[in-house]
Amino acid sequence: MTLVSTQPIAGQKPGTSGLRKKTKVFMATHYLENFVQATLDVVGASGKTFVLGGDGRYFNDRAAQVILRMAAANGAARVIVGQGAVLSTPAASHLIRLNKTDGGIILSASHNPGGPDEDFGIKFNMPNGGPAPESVTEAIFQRTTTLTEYHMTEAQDVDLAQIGRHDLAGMIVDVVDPVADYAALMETLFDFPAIAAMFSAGFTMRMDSMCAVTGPYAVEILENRLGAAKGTVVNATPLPDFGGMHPDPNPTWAATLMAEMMGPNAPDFGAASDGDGDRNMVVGRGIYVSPSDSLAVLAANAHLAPAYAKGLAGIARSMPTSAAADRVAVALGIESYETPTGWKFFGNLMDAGRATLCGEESFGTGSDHIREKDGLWAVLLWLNILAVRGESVAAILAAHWRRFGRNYYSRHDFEGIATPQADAMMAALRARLPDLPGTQVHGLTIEAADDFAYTDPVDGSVSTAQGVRVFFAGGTRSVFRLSGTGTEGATLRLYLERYAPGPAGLSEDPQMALAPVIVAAHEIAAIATHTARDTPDVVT
Ligand code: VG1
Ligand code: CO
Repeated sequence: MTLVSTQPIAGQKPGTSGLRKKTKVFMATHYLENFVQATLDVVGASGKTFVLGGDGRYFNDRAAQVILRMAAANGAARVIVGQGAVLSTPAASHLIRLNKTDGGIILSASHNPGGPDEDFGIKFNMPNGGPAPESVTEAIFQRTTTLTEYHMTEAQDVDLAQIGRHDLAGMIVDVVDPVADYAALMETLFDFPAIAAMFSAGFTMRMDSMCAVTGPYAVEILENRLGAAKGTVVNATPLPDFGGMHPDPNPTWAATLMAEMMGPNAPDFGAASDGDGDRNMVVGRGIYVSPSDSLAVLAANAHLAPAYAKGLAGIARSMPTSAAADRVAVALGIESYETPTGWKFFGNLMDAGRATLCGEESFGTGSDHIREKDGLWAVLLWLNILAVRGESVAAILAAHWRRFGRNYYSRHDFEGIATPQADAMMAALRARLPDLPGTQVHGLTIEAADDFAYTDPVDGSVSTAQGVRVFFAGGTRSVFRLSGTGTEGATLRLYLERYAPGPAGLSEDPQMALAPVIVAAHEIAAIATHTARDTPDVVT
């Protein structure tokens, strides 16, 4: 074992979901090593067992070998690694829990593109399987600012291609099948025979794995175990650069899937997942399901799946996610929770048994079966509901809106803004907050405005400055926040919502339905003045 001298490297501050930087930054001398040592210093490594895996993007394999050598040098007892150093984020979360380990290290920049000129990322998950809370990520960041050395074992690479047990300088390395335990878990949650019967009766599906990590999982579960036609899963081979695609399952980046689902020969059901497999997009024949609606529909119908037959303890959603799920919670007579953006805020609620289903507007849905959002889980819950109800996605959505009303919803992203300009815009907006209530903007009356702060109901921790909310009369809302996952400049996320109680006006185009609040939001934040931008790069 050697002790390597290093110096603190500025900017190793985890964002919404771990540390994400350009791959070349991670590949620079000491960069990865410093962050891993800071993490191991904070969580402690001696005698511990960790899970390790990533989404298979460029540098995943080499980073995994470095982390194994460092874990051994820091005295870890055992590391469970996915074969080829690959694990989807949900599968990693499950392995952490299943094996009662001391946590895990996940290598991913999730929905960000991969490759030598794109993005890489790393995060630590706790023994509950969930992303480290802010108290831990902040401690890791503080440690990176004082670090002067790290521990490294001198050894050859471990053969991660072979399933089985290896020894690395006294540390056990267990290379496991990345799919098997996850697929087994899914079988315990859902009515596989009912879904298989639906497929054998002619139900058709397209699953776009976007050349990212879910390919092998989706082929095994959908095609091999549930009997979906061979070829149901496309872009099923994970590639280090995701085939040049942007593995972000939304209508913009999964355009091929969208075109097929809106076309004349559309299958009954379509879905896509992201780089690390925790996100999902769901599409019916001829109809897109917004993630906020998806959460609400899943919550209203979850009892149709075996795992949730006894009902839900509560529903949690991130603040920018639409209030559609809240209406379901009221109808079910259960609690609903509104948390800051990022899955780490759901962990305490699930651990405490207060929330069963959680969701984010950013194509993330999940439940307390693990402590990450779970793309294939959401797809399987939809399939289970479709199999039991025997109706189309469009019919299920229409019935949902008739019962609960419709929360028209959209997110507009403005990418690559110079950070000082984005910061100035948010500062100016925050300064206006006290004056906004009572004012009229383009015919809309502002009822309230604030900067979202959250007090965790379980441990009392407080998170402030989580995004500006502007509430208009009648359930209309706009939210402004800056992304915490990007690696270049700033991304402004503008979230827009309008409630239509029905029965009239439930089938408008969302952008049309939201047009007044879009105009008002641009004016309130003076987006064009600060950023010289008036049209978004991505609309979801
Ligand atoms: C985005 C999403 C957020 C999500 C996060 C991680 O964060 O908005 O809802 O939890 O990505 O998702 P931000 O800070 O860029 O808005 V994943 O699938 O990239 O781990
Ligand atoms: Co992801």
